[in-house]
Formats: sequence, structure tokens, C-alpha cells
Amino acid sequence: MSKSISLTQYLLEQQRLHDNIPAQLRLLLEVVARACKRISISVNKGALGDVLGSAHSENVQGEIQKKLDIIANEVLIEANEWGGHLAAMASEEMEDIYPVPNRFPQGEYLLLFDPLDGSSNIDVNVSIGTIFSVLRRDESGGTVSPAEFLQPGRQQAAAGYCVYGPQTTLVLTVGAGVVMFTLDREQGSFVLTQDKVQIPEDTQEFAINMSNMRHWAPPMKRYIDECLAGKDGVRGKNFNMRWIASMVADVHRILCRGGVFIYPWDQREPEKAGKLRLMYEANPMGFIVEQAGGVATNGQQRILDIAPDALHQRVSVMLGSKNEVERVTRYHQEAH
Ligand code: AHM
Ligand code: MG
Repeated sequence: MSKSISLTQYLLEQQRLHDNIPAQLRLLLEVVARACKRISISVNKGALGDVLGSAHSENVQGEIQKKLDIIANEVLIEANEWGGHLAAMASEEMEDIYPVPNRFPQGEYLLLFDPLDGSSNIDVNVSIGTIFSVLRRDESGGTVSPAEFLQPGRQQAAAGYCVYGPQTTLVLTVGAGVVMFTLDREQGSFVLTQDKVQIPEDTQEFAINMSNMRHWAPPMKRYIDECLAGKDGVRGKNFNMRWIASMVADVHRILCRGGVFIYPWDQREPEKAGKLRLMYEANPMGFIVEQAGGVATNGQQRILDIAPDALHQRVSVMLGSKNEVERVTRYHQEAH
């Protein structure tokens, strides 16, 4: 029987080998993984656990919250507030940051998350997930200010996501490659199932919400038109399309077999840079994709180099296989 490596063992061994996962960060990652296990249990119960449907409330971006959005948010906060590894948290589902209460020790990290990504898929039994990003606090100490969260994505200490699909899979980077763990429900632990994840440089598969095509900017239309023309067009090869409408599941597919994921700007709300959120979605996914050899841009620059100016800032996202993301980015840059 081959020996299985648990998340705990993996993190400890990485620390011994590379000295890149200090004790507080290790605790943080284990606590997030534990919270994801709890969320996974709720997701699996579905209608039996009374977790489906709307919560009849709105989040800061005016989106209707689902019951599971709120449950997942609470699970992550409760799990993370008392361990001494964090100074504060920020969530797509909360307007303001959540400083660790005074009764608990303060740690040196900041945690950001989209507690339940793919909300529109919750009630229809399609893969959804949790996305998280970890930043280091600056040196100042004392009360955490929202401004401390506004660091470019390249400063992330770690990032990951957990996808709740046919399997529950936790994907992680601490800046030394990407690893995947699968939840072993009998043992109750995450087991290492893939190391050194690499996204192929070329692909013939794109993920984009095609129903918005008439609202896109010309470079975006050009790229997709060329893909659709297939073998007969300038690309000289056929493309396939996939769109799950859960970023976490679309990105997971790209990590498994390549592809490009795009959520572009569109002219219906021209003042919004895009739909997805920089701090909770684009930055952590951008870090993971780059660590797996892929590329992540907003059409003009590397996602991880964007200097954030607001916690809930939105951004255009193009990520995945290197050669396709570079091409669609070049089309945007040329038109600028
Ligand atoms: P959410 O965080 O509220 O679930 O919204 C983000 C999701 C992404 O997971 C997904 O890529 C996108 O919204 C789907 O958008 P659309 O419904 O336009 O296809
Ligand atoms: Mg989301």
C-alpha cells in the first residue's frame, strides 16, 4: 500500500525542507482547511440540512445572499478568530473588515475570502467552492486598518481554494508551486493527491460567458471570434468551450488540463472594471495560476501587480494557459 501524506505532514515537511511555512502560517492553513471540511459537510447535506435557497439579504455589492454564502462566511470566521494566527479578516460577504476580537491573541496575518464562490450553482448541485488569500500585516501593530489589506497580489503569503464537487479538493500555494489534496471522508483528513501542478502552455479550450458577447470590447470579440472560426480561421485549429459559472470549478479544470478563463469588462456597466473581485477572487487565483506556470492579467497588466484602491474592487480577469492569455492580453493592449 502506498503511504498517504496528510496536509499536516506536508506542511511540516515543507517547513523543514524550505523554511517557507512559519508556525502561524501553518496553523492558519490547517484552520482554513478544517473550516472547508465543515463547509463541505453542509454543501453535501443540501436540502436535508436546510442550507439551500436564498437568505433574503443583500451583500455590499447588492447581490442577493444565499443561505450557504452566510453559513460559509460564519464557519470561516468562527474557525479563524481564536487561534492567534490572524489580526483581521475580510470577506466578499461583509462590507467592513473583521478585526480579531480583543479577547483573543493577535497574529501577524490577514485572511481574505470568498466563502462560497459560484453562488448561482448552489441550488442546482453543481460544483462550488471557497477561495482564500493570505497577506502579512505591515509592521505597525495595534488596531488593523482596512488600508493594510490593500496590498498588491504579488505580496500574498499563501492562497488557495477548496472545490466542493464530486470530490472535495483543496488546492494550495505558498509561493513554491501548487499542490492538491483530496478530502478522505473516512479519515476526515486532506490527503496529498497531486504535487507540482503545471498548466500546459497551449490549449484549445476557453471558458467565458458567451451570452454577454454583444456587450464586450472589440479586442475581446476579436479573440473569441477567432477561436470560433476554428480550423478555417486565422488560428487554424478548433476550440472547445466550457463554462461552469463557478470560477473555482472553471479554474480547477484549467489546473487539471489547461484552458483559458475570461471574465471581461462589458459596456452595460462601463464604470465597473469587471464582475469578479480583485482581493477575493482574482488575486488568489492569479497567484495559484502563476505558480502552476500559467498567466493572469486584466487585459493590460499582470493581476498580481495591480495596486488595489478598495477592498471590494472589481477587475477584468484573463487567466490560464500562457500562450492564450498572452494573446488575448496583446489584443487588448494593442487596442488601448
Ligand atoms: P459569486 O462569488 O457571487 O458566486 O460570483 C462569482 C461567480 C464566479 O464564480 C463565476 O465565474 C461568475 O460569477 C459567473 O458569472 P455569470 O453568472 O455571469 O456566468
Ligand atoms: Mg465568487
